[in-house]
Amino acid sequence: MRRIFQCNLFILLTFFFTFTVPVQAEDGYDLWLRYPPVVEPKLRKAYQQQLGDIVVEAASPVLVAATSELQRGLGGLLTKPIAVGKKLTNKALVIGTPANSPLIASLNLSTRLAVLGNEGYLIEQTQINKRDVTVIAANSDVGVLYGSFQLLRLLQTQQSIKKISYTSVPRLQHRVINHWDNLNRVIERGYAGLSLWDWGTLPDYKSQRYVDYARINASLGINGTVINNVNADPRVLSDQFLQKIAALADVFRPYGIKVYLSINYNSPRLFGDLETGDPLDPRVAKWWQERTKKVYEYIPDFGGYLVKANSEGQPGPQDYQRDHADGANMLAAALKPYGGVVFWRAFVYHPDIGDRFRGSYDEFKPLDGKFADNVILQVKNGPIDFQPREPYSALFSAMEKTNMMMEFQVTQEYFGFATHLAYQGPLFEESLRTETYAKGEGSTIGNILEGKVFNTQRAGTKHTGMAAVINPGTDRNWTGHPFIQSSWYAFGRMAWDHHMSAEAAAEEWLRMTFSNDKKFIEPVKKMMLSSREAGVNYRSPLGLTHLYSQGDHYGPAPWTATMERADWNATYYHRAAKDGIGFNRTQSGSNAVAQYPQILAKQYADVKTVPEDLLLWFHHVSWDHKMQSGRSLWDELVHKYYEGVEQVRSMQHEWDALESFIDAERFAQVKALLKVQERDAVIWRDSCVLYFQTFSGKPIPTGYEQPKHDLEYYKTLARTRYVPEPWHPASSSRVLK
Ligand code: BDP
Repeated sequence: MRRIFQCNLFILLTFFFTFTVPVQAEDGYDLWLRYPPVVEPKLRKAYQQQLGDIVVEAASPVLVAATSELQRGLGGLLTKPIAVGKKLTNKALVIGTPANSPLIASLNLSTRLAVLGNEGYLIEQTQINKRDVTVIAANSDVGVLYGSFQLLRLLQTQQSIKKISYTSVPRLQHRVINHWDNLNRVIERGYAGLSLWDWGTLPDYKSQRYVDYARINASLGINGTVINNVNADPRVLSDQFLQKIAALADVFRPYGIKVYLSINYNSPRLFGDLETGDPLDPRVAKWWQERTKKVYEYIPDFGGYLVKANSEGQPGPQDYQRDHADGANMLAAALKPYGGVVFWRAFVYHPDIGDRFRGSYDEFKPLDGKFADNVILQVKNGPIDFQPREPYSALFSAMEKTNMMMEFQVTQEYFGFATHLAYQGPLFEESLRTETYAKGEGSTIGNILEGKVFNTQRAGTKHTGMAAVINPGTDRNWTGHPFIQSSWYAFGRMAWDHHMSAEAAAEEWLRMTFSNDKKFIEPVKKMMLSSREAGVNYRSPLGLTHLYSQGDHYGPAPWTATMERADWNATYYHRAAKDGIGFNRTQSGSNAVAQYPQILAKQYADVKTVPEDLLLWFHHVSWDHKMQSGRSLWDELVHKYYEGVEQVRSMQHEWDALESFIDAERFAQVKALLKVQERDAVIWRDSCVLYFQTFSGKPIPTGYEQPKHDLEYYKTLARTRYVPEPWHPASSSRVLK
């Protein structure tokens, strides 16, 4: 009996594991670098036949990194061991530059490589000495590394590489991620655990996580990382920390990633060396020269400084009656001998400005042309602050003689933290493709960033770039919500090529992160592409903005009205009253529209031509205002809030149907988080609709589910709500001061 039972149990278990557990357990750690076997048998065979051993004739650290990634990736994808050697073999994958590979040099690629610059690459199937080979060639080792990741990506996404002839060049120079990590390892607006940088064990212990972090970024072509918070702790420039940071830089270097540091403008004072930080005081300039020299002694290829000055309480040149250009240029001079740059942030809004929207433009526009050529102005995509939808920051179309770079946010500070699904690709795409008309048609933000629109930038010194604030931490899957990985991915790919669509980035990410099965990809891609708009709809549709509880940026509190600074109040932004809602930024209001090029200024200023999704950014309109749908503004607003909730519910339904396609762990996590998101979306909707109703005096149209609670309930909830944010503002710099 027992034997029969055991036998049956065995059959049962075999059946169970073969048929009901189709995919391995996954924890998200490998992100899009998982390299599982290519499932499609024909394709796998074709790849196996085309790609043999790796031939690499030099051994620089970057080439070693490229080779080991190829070995790991091809080994996994093709399920065969991949040998590495120097001698040409049949079907070899030959990698290198003409300078370090005689085999590549023999192909006479110089004309074709000439246009690829320092970081571009070429992947080609060809012949060397009558042998069939595939080559990854570039002008530099880092180009070869990027080409290696691209070849792997083609295989991971199941593209044909037969007769491949593929080249790629990044459109932007500085492709940088910004960490908001404090030295106490708490990450400002982080939501995915503690900072990755374990200062206690550095420089002696270099965790494998640092290497994997570098691999992840290099796979996207990211070439710089600012490792600490813009609200910077001055100790980051101390010898103690520089030693530790140098160890990180050593790990990142083979992956083409430079380290940058956020600095505190008052460092000379906070170090106790001087009693001033005045940029025009020669002692201050000397202090920075000497500190910068020290930095380069530790990190010879150091990238430069990121500076948040005279913004939200941070010190800056204005404390000494100097302007931003004086402040930035002094640092730029200290970095210049080493080829370093200053990323100077434009995120400023003085308390005395009438309209916060205008703040940054009004301060920086008069300084156009005054910045040193190694200063790059880093501007958030919108004029306020990473809101779910903003019009573009008018600085992009106004600063003709200044190097400019974009600052996006992958961290979901205003999108439900690491709890909500909110793929940021559509926001990046919308922003990069915005037509500004600065120099006629084609003056998109992407083209401006690429340096194609203003040719007044001084020749030969043009810097271009894109940055994103990013939240990876010690959470096993790096980002908290698994789908925040997709925004990291999209950012990197779009920083390389701003023409890439959000859809294409989503598809690549899904294929590499989950599955190549169309039946999985199509519905999830749809979810992802609608998720940002859902977030706009249930929080702040039609151009509303900043309705959050002050400080937490998570839940709604549109009634906030008693904060000491006007622009800390939600009422400042929405201006709801009996007569209507919205902020008048036309000539009869703050006239912020005038900051845009004429065509747009006109379009935005006219209530009939302003895009409806920006309406309340620019106009105060009556509750009865007729919308394109034929509904009144009030009805449309209600409609949008309800639509947002329904969009989350459809994401839930879509996801529930996909259980069989992926591993149980990631499936269950996303399912649970979508449930929380639905709960939060309802709270957002009901809080806002009930509150705005106190002004409109109109009913929620029939057919919509009625809020389960009254407004008082939601107000109490906002006061007592648990906010899933480990961040608190006690950065050490504040303690030091
Ligand atoms: C805001 C954040 C704040 C940052 C600031 C910035 O709430 O924590 O310090 O931006 O970008 O969005 O400097």
